[in-house]
Amino acid sequence: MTTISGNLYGQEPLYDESKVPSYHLPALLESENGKAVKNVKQWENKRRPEILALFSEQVHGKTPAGKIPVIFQLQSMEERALDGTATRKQVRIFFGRDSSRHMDLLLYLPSNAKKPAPVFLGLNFTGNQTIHTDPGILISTRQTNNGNNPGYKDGYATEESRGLRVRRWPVEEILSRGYGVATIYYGDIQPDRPDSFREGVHSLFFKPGQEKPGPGEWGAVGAWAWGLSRALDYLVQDPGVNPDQVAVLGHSRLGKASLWAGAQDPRFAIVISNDSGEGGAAITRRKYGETIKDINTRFPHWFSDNYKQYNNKENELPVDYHQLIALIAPRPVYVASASDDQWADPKGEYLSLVHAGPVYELYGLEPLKAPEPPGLEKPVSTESMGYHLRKGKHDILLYDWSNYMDFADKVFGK
Ligand code: GTR
Repeated sequence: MTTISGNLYGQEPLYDESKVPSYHLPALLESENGKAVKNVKQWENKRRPEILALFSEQVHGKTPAGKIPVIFQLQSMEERALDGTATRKQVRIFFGRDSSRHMDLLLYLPSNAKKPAPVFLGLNFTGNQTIHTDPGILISTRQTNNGNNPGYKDGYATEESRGLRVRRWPVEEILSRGYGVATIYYGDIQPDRPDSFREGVHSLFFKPGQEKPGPGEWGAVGAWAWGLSRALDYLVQDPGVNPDQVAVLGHSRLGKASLWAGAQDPRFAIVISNDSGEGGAAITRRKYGETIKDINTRFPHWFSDNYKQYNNKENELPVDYHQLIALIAPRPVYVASASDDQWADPKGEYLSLVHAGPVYELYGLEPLKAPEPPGLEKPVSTESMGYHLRKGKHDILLYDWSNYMDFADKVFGK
């Protein structure tokens, strides 16, 4: 997946910190009726639902309230995978009874676990077989955006795609630290194309004759987040998984999805954003790097159509992304950035944590408070928040994972 950035409509992205405009963030602890929010009860009963509704209506679109029965079918199980270090399960998760609508979950659990394992769950961009060279992983039969890139033919994966993304999924390291890892190809849930709404899960919720989401209805990021919750429906009932210790993570657009999944679904025990940038962790009012207009222009299908009214009008958006982080409280949250990924606005990603802090404090938790982000590869964390700035490009690498595992060790008391 290439990341395109910069120079849209003859306009250079803002990369000069001294030119970041001054801005006022929408209030976190003041209700729409003007009353101050002073305790957890007022936050949970009043302010949190207001903010969640605004993100639903104005940013991601509403996740349909209707429930679709989810059916699990074990497709393969190997108790001695990866030289006996892991149990590998592959589960097809059907959405309703139409057999064409499903996603395939790949799960590795550490073999030597004495109790149900904590698990990291994240979507992948290129097919489950790309996360490891393990010949037992079923090759995805979905069409991808990969054209005839190595390992793909007309967008369909071939045997050569096995292990193409091993750098992003350090499976052995994860298992050796006692964690399981679960993943799904994101296109199984909703293909990443503006013209795909009749193919993915969106159409399961359409009214008769409907062909695309209406203005306040969900976009593709919302669908990917929904898929993460359906994967969690499976994980919480797998006896090898600790249902109270599932961390959701995602890189880039899939980091936007993991934050939105974590904000909506309180069963996720830790929420991790890797380089999620605009529409993810970054404060949009900074206008640094990617802007709302950039994202809505390139990816008109990612967010609700309502979000387009904020193109070049960041200050009119009734929310900003510190509030998305606050929706996750009191559960622990980790945000990571990369130094060469200015398009995602590393400082803006960090500041969302800091500005979400007052909600964590309502719960008596210690947030990150320093007004400036830490230096390169100097991770900072409390028991409720973590952040690091990795050296290098827009990517998710072992360095990132190691810090997520250190944080999870701290949170889960390992
Ligand atoms: C970029 C997009 C980013 C990020 C990235 C990705 O082109 O501008 O917001 O989502 O794609 O998902 O790789």
